[in-house]
Amino acid sequence: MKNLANTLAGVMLVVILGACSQQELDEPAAAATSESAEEFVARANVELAELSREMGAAEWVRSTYITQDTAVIAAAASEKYAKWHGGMVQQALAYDGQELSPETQRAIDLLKLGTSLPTPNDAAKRKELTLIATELEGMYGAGQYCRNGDDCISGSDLEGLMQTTRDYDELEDLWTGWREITPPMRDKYQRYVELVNEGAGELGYGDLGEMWRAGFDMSPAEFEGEASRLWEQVKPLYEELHCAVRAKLGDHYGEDIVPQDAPIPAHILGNMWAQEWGAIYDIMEPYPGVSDLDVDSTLETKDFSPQEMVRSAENFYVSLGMDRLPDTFWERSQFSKPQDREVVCHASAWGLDGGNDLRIKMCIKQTYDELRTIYHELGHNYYQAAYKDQPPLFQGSAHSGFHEAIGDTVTLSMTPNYLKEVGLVASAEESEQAVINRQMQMALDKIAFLPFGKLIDEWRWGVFSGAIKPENYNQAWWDMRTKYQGIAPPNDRSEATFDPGAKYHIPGNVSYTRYFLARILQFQFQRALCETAGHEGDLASCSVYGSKEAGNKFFAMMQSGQSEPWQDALEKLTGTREMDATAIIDYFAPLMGYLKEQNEGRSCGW
Ligand code: X8Z
Ligand code: ZN
Repeated sequence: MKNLANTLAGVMLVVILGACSQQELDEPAAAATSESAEEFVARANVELAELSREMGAAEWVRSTYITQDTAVIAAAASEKYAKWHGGMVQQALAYDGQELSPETQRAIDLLKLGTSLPTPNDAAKRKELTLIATELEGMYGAGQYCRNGDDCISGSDLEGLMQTTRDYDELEDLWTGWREITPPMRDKYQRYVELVNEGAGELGYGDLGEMWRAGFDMSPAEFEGEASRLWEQVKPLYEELHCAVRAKLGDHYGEDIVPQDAPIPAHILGNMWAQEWGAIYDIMEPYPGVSDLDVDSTLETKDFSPQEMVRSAENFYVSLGMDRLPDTFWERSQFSKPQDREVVCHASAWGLDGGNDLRIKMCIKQTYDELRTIYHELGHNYYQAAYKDQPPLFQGSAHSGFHEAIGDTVTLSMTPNYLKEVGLVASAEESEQAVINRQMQMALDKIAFLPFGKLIDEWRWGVFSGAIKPENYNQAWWDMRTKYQGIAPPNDRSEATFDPGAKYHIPGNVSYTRYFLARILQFQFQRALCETAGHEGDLASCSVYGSKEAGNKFFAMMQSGQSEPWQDALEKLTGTREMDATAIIDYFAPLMGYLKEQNEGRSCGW
């Protein structure tokens, strides 16, 4: 289901069984002059629902059963959708320049944006592109690193090892080994870029990057400015964190290995992509032993099953007044990694059948990190459930960052007191030192992520626009990783590999700015929800667990789906129409003070 509007996470346009016949779908008719714009939109909604059902089924099977055959099935479904979509956009041209109601106009605008994989109208090229896109994602999903031929480690196991291993050379081996999946992706990616750009051009966009940036109720150029503005707001906090982390890693590995005036080696940050650094909290812990919120060990001691972990997340949403997940969710989701076949382990949430058939697809491990990912994924499912009564073209999030921010907002309520209340930790300390420790733990994930979240699409925007040429894919990638994140690869990289392909969302064709925006929005959302819940005190100590008032406000915003500009949705929830990083900065003010103190006398930067 990734190829529709907002993609992944079932963030897509939906699935309600429609009435139109197969033949009508295969051969989009030229717009009947007698069809009013309203009638056209109504027909689009019906047809979209039917196509989504078919595509959802094909995509689900493909993602949970990677074989040659499911590639054919998924590519065929995606091709069919693409053909329909191209035809409908052509037909919609008939209404250009007509005076339409805002609702009809919005539906037509969203229809035009209704794919993340625009394909050329040429049948052969359309087929070629949908197959390439399916194959690329499959290569990632089935990817593994084989040492000495038969000692093979899957992507999700490698991800786990990167978190716990501390041996420098071993880490480098795992890091480099995973990137061996990428050379065969390079040519395919290059061709994919040519074809998606051709498709985007036919829809009236300069290139796919421009099309992605057009999905934010402002011009692509304005959006680019917004993303930069937000980054500038949070950059000082990132720079202090980077400085403190580099110093501690220097202590741990030696300053000859981690020089204090250079970028940090990318493989020692506890994460395959150096995107979130929470796994090296043991190295960073400001006050050792103070308020050790060891959820990992509770999960292990109590031997939580994947289902029990999902129940824990569901219980949170239910405490806000939302419904329990349907039986079909429990029957149809993939919670664990199957042993007998390849699957895409990267977590996702699906809103099939118009949001009536909710599922998650994960390979759940018994860790706190995974537990938070489950809370994140259920945020998608509850959003999908909330907007399911909207017409299919409005079934989506206010903007893609909203979809990612719902579950993340909920994780902000996983305070020590909450964890204690639900039995995930034995005690919750509230001393100043405990606060700093917890803030460090959170910042290693939430703040460390920001430049990564920003640069992934900046690289792709450059690739799609042609500013980054195929012969420079890797070089440009590492230039941006260094510029934004202050990290460097542990060994020489060349254009023989395709390191961007080692990150799911690149071969998976999922735009990424959504996650950057979500990291900022979630604090704005949380600030508003905490006010509604009547929380007193600082934002970091607030959990809205159990607050029906907060839940109602959240749900009301989610119910609108994408029927109105995101600024309206944001205003409903927060009272403001602008994305703004002051909430995240206020939240981490205590940590910022601590970091500045620690970094005194150090020369920061790279
Ligand atoms: O892809 C995801 C979710 C699925 S929507 C698990 N995330 C990004 C990533 O893993 O790179 C969540 C955080 C960022
Ligand atoms: Zn998500």
